[in-house]
Amino acid sequence: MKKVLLILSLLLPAFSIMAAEHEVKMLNGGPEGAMVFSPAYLKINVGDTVKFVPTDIGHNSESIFSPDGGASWKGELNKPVSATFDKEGVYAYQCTPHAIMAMVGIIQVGDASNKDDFMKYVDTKEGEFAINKGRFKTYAEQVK
Ligand SMILES: [Cu+2]
Repeated sequence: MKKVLLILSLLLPAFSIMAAEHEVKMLNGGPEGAMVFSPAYLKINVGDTVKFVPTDIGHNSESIFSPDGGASWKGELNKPVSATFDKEGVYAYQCTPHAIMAMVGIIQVGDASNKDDFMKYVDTKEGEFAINKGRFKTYAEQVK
């Protein structure tokens, strides 16, 4: 019994450190221009949660690219939405009303094991933006 308690006391702090919650703000503007997520590129660990916060009004977060079996989500306008990432790889999301303005973001969970597929997706998606062309690609350069 004493041994079990000792093991538990060693494990519990490790779990609380490992599963972190991160925050991504939805903003009308930032250093990269109008309509942005901040941070637009975020690297987290497997098991972490990301909360998308409607800091400015008129935005949401909707997943648009996930690794096979990875999380997907669709938040409502002006509402916070959270997603937990149990599968490693690169994920992308957009703000539905501002998708055409390249209001997009990237979450890298652990290793970028699906990087090749992701980069192809970025190229395709870049063709859909009316303004802020190249923004998604610039974000994607941070995926290592
Ligand atoms: Cu938006």
